Parts: sequence; structure tokens; C-alpha cells
Amino acid sequence: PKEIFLKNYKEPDYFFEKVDLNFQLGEETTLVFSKIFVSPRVEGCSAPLVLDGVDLKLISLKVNGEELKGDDFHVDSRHLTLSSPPSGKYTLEIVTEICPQKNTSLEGLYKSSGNFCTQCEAEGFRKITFYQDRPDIMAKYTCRIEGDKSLYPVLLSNGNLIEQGDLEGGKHFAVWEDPFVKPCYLFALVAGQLESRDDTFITRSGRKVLLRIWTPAQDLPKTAHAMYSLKAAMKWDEDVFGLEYDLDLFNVVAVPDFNMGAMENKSLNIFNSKLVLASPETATDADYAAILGVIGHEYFHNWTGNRVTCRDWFQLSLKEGLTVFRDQEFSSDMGSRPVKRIADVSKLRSYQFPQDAGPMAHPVRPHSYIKMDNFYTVTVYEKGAEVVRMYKTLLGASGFRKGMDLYFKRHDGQAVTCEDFFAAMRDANGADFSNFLLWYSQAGTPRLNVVSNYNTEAKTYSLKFSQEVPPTPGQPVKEPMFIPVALGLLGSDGKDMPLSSVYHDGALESISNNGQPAHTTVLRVTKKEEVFVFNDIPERPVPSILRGYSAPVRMDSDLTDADLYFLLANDSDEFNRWEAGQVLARTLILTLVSDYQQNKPLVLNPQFLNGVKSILCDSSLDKEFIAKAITLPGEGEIMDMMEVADPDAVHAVRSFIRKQLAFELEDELHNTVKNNRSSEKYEFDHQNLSRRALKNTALAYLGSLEDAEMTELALHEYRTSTNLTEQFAALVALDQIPGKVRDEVLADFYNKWQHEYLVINKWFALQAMSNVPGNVENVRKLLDHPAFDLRNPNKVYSLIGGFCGSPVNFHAKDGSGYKFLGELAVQLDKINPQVASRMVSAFSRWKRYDETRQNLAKAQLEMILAANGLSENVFEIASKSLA
Ligand code: HT7
Ligand code: ZN
Repeated sequence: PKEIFLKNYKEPDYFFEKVDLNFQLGEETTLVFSKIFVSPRVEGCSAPLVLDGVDLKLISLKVNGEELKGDDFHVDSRHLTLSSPPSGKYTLEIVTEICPQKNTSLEGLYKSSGNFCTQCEAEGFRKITFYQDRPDIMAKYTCRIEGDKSLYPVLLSNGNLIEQGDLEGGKHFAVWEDPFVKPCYLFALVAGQLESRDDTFITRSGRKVLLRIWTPAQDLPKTAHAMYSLKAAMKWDEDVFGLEYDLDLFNVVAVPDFNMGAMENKSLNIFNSKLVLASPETATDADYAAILGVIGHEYFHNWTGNRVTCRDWFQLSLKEGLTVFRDQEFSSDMGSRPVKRIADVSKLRSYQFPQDAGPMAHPVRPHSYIKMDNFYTVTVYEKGAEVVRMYKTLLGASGFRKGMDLYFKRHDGQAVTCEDFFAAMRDANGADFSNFLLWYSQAGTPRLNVVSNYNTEAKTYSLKFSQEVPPTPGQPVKEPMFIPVALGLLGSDGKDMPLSSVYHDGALESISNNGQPAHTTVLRVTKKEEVFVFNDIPERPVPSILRGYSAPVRMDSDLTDADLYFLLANDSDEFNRWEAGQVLARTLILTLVSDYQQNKPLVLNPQFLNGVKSILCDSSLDKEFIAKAITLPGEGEIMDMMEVADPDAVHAVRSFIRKQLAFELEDELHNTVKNNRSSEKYEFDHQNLSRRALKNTALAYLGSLEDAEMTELALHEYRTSTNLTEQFAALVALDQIPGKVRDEVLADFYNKWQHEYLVINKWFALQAMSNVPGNVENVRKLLDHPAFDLRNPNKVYSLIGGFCGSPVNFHAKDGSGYKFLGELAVQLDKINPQVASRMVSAFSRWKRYDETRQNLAKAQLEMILAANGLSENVFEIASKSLA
């Protein structure tokens, strides 16, 4: 397979100004007619025109209306080449035949539950017709769709509907015109039996926009929350960024078969139905929150991605990092900002940090790829969002807004690069960002070390920062990064000290907040080693460093346990309050893991117990915050910090701590469950979801006690709950207690929800993630369950993905978990390479484990690589993992 490099980017020789598409949808095959208006970038260009095309049958090819003869062009399995196209402007007319019914890869045009739909990002358009399938080719499109009227009563594409009517033979047609230029990855077509929930939104300039959410008729009642989310997102983007929607119609379609979460096609967003459909009985609070965030995310792409797009796929974070940042901010404003920040940072630590430390580590802007689909990663998305967040931390909200305004002013309608975004932020603010661009090019999570010193006589407090960026594949040596460190200093009264000046780099810098001393300041750490000295500090403070997690780094400091307990109790920055508890928990778990490995008895530190108790019982705190603060760091996060990851020891220790906490705090936890039961009808608002979050966290702790009383309590919650959030939490609590009750309740849940496929996916995931010894056999049986289907990505992610995410059974020492994944990956690759490669990623950190596990995982990767007809997707992940 061919590797593609950023450094080899070349502007296209030809632009496409306009594209007219015509689809004749059929039951066996579909015909695609395309008419492209080509113009050379440089007058007189005589370079060959190379079009991408995969799995296409060429029926006819005309240039300026004349059919081309065989020796005027060349077709192979990937390209159609015109070796000497006309000079100047010309039209190209291409007819291709495709088979959407046989397309199980779910890219290009395919069928999902009887309906036609498309997925063109990143390189799916080449499976529809021959085209320059690259994002810097921006054209205006029209799309005519013809199909059977009874089978496909609804025909949708991008832009405005300009014509529709009936045809002979029970067929009908629709013509859509998109007035905005777009790259082909934003093209979309949907045809099928769908109904819509309609609403309107009046933009701030007074335009009326019709909003339509399309699903099969029976699911329409479950689209209310998605519609609410869409309207909230439209309003938020106007309020916060001054960005208004630009067409009179916005369509959202929910489909059950989709490789990712959703797709921002211009004015025709296509969604995985799990991110649209919700009712209190069939979706949890987490689902409601995900719908809010992803509906927002796709809508926000209309400006950050569609109006201004990426020059090439290496720039993916330009649109994804920025849009994730925007959806994070949206969700923060709609709920609790600190809790959202905690959730986002936890995700970064659990998934992105391990990726940044493994064989697939790549910069936010990768240097090369074999298959672009493999680079829709937590690094590009989540770390990319952290990079955008750092601009805001450095510039403040108004400076950031100025930068965004300039970005749109300069680049509307263009395909641009990460440097263009950087330049807009810099120029709009006259800012000095020194080496900030390294965040785009250097992979690896920087390590930041902080040493403090208080000088009692001089009343100065110094912080010495040193940083190191670890080597990653292809990047053995790194330069120091620009790390914004948001910082506050707490006095012994627990309050923030006023900060007026800091001595740094031979100069005294004043710290002011509109003329007043500040309580938080942002230090610019740019060198390998650097000292900041604060003056007029009356007593030794406790520093609150990296407030709000101001940079995506791993930080070590000389804070003592006493300092951390002090921060846990007093920090005005809620993120750092939570963080202090997490640092204490991580240290505790790692200490006990070492005891466990040496067969020493495990003992819970009483100070830690008291810390958890005081948080649990502090009625002044937000309940959702309490739920987060009493939750221990995940097993993956802990393993990521170990020299040699030991899944059994980490699981045993984490379970021990949970059980001890539950035992010691049984009364408090019991009261928490009792006092937070639902009495009224389900509402997805902060007060109610916080209450449910705390209740469910307490119930999960109690479930770990595995005794009859707790089983009874969880059963009671299971039976009396009126919403899935609480019912499923009760099921999770019961799932921890092996035995008859667990089996009965799992069967009951299936019987109750068997007609709700999204709920059944949760049932698959729960069983897949179970720590019951030898669970691989149960998972194998579930593969044959009538509700399971290897062709449906959601089911694969639930069952196979769920299993691979469970440290105990996936990493079973007998290799049974690895064997299971190896076999399935090969099978799945024949159906859907994108999904298969995502599953194979579970092997990528195999070198982190002991020798026995390493050998077993390596053998599976080698077996996968030796498989016949392996896709490029899986090849890239498996070969890079082995390297
Ligand atoms: N921009 C969308 C990316 C996407 C995608 C990429 C590869 C293969 C399938 C895909 N489906 C959607 C989603 C987003 O980030 O908004
Ligand atoms: Zn996106």
C-alpha cells in the first residue's frame, strides 16, 4: 500500500467549477451521470487529468459532448486518467454503474434498512463516480435523483429543492441545488421511506429556516430532544460567535447503519440513529448529552468545516479540533462547565494519552497516512480541541472571538491549513505565539515538572518548570513546547491570593485584571527549563497549577498529599479540586498495585476515605460534581502510568478500593440512593440529571459489596425506575454480582426491550464488558444471538468493542481474548474495513504488557497481516502496531 505524505502536497492542475449529478436508483444497480465543468488552474496546462474511482463500472465518457475512444483514457482499479485533456475549459460527462445494495463498507452510496444513503468523508465520493476526490476541489453542485416513488417517497440532497415531479413506471424525481461551493466529501443523498419532525428557527437577521429531522415513522416521537438540541445550537452559535445559518432548510436524517457518529454534509446532516433518537425509557442521560453535543458538533461544522474547509486531509484537525472545541463549549454552556471539562479531560487521558504513547502516535496534523479513515483519531479530534482551547486561554474570550472573525473574513469559501487558522488568531490580536505551531507537528504528550520554593524572608514564591516531550515513532528528538499554565495561589485561609506581578526571564511582568490584581494568571512556559517568581507573597501558598487543565500535558509536581487534600477541599477552580482528588487516587492505586504484586495485604488509606466521605456529604457541592469527584480513575488510565501494564492487579486493586469505600460509607451511600430517587417525570435538566448521576454512582458503589441486601436494593431500583438512566444503572450494579439474580434480570431486560435495537446494544455492551472469568465464551455465544449482526457497526462496537475495552477478559493470560479479536478482525475486514481497523486498534498497545501477553498479541497481529485480501485500513493499523 502507498503512503501519502503532507510534504508532497501539490495544488491541483484542474479545478471543477460546477458539477451536475443525476442518480437513477435501482434495485440491482444504480446509474450515476455526472457533468463536470473543468477549468485549468494555470492557463495552457496540458497535464493529464487523473480522477479517483473505486468499485465503479465506467459506462461512458465524453469530453465537450464527444464520446472518448479507448486510447484517449485509461482506467485501472483506482483511477481514470485522461492523458491529454483539452487545454482551456471543457466539460466532462461520465456515466458509471454502482451497486449500493452490495456495499457493506458503508462508504459511498449504500443501503441502510431499505433506504439509500451516502457517506463521502473522507474518500467515499470516489465510490460513487470518477472525480478529483480531494477537499481542495470546491464546486457548486446540482443533484437530480430518480427512483421508485413507493419504495423511495423521500428524495433528499444538499441545498434547496428546485424541482420535483412524477415519472413513468411509478417513478418520481427531485432536483436539488446547493448555492455554496463545497468539496465532494460534503455531498449527500438520501432516498427512502422516511417521515420528518418539522420545526422552524428564526435567525437573528430574521430569516425563517425550516428544520426537518427524518426517521422511519415509528421513531419520530424520539426526535424531540434532537430538535431541541439543534435549535439550541443554532442560537448558541449566533450568540457566541455571531454565526448564522445560511440556507432556508436544514435536514437531519437518522440511519441505523453508520460507521461513525454523524456527518456534516451541507444542509443534509446524516446521523447514526443512536445520536438522534431518545426517549426517557430508551435512552440514558449520557445518550441525551451525547445527542446534544453531536447535533451541535455537526451543525457547527456548517461554518468550521463547510464554509471554510481543509486544504488536504492532513489538516483535518483544522475543522475537527475546532469543531470539537466548539461543541465542548456549547455543552458547557448548556450544563455544568466544570463537569464537562472533567469529562473531556478524562476522555483525553483514557484514550488520547495512550495513543500518544504508542505505535500509532501521530501529531495533531499527521505527516503521513496510508488510509485517511485511520486518522479520525482522538489525537486529531480531542487533542486538536485542546490546541484550540489554548488559543482561547492565551487570548481570552474576546481575543479568541476576534481571531475567529478574522478567520472567516479571510477564508470564507476556501480550503485552508492549520497555519491559516494560527495566522488569523495571531494577526487579529497582534499576539506573539512563539513556537506554538509545534502543537500541530510534534506528537507525544509533554511531561511538565514543577518544583516550588517559598522564601520566607524575601516573601517570594518561585515555581520552576521543566518539560520533556517523549520520543514517538519517526520523531526521536523533540523541541520544547509553548505551554500555557493557568495558575492560582491559595493562602492558608483557602482563598486565592491576589497576584500583582511575576518576575520572569529577567523582567518584572505585572499581572492585572482590568487594573485589579488577578486571582488566576496564565504563565507562558516555552523553554526546557524556566523559573517564575511571585513577589509579595505573605505566606507559603498552595499552588493550583494548570487550572481548568490549561494544556494537554502530564504534570508532576512537588505538591504533598497535605497540599492535595487542601486543594480538594478549597480550590476555587473546580477542575483542579477534582484533579487533586484524582492525583491522590492515582497514587493510592499505584501504591496498592505494587503491594498486590508483592502479595502484601491491601489497606485503604483512612485519609483518602475521609476525603471521599467529605465530598460525598458536602451538600454545598453540585451533585454531578460529587459523582465525578468520588469516581476513581479508570483502569486504562492507571495502566497507562505503569512501566509494565498489569490488568489483573489494577482491576483487583481498583475493585478493592471501591469495595472498601462502599463498606465504610455504606450508610452515606444508601442515603444518597434514597434521597435522590426520581419522583417526577423525566427531565433532562441540570438539577435532575445531577441527582440521577449521584444516585447511580452511589448505587454502583453499593453493588460492589455483592451482598443480598445490596442485590435487593438494586433489584428494587431496577423494578421501580421510570427511565432508562436509572434502570440501566441498576442493571449495571446487578451485573457485578454473579448468580441467578443477575442472569434473570439480564433476561428480563432483553425481553422487555427486544424491539428497541439501541437499548439492546447496551445490553450487548454490558455483557461484553463483564469481568466474569472466561467471559470470552459468553461473548462468542452472543455473536450468534438473533439480535446481533456483524454488518451493523453499532452492534460490533457494543459487543466486540465492549469486550476489547474490558481489561480483564480481553487481556486474559491464556490469550483467549486476543484470539477472539484476531479471528473476528479478519472476518469483519471482508465486510467493513473501517470498522475492522477500529477493532484491531485494541492490539496497538501490546508492548505495554508482560512477555506472555506480548507474544500472544503479536501472534494475532501477524496472523491478521498474513490474511488474504487484507484491506489497507487494517494493514496500516496492524503493521504500524507491530513495527
Ligand atoms: N466529519 C465526520 C467524519 C466522518 C467519517 C470519517 C470517516 C469515515 C466515516 C465517517 N463518518 C463521519 C464526522 C464529524 O467529525 O463530524
Ligand atoms: Zn466533526
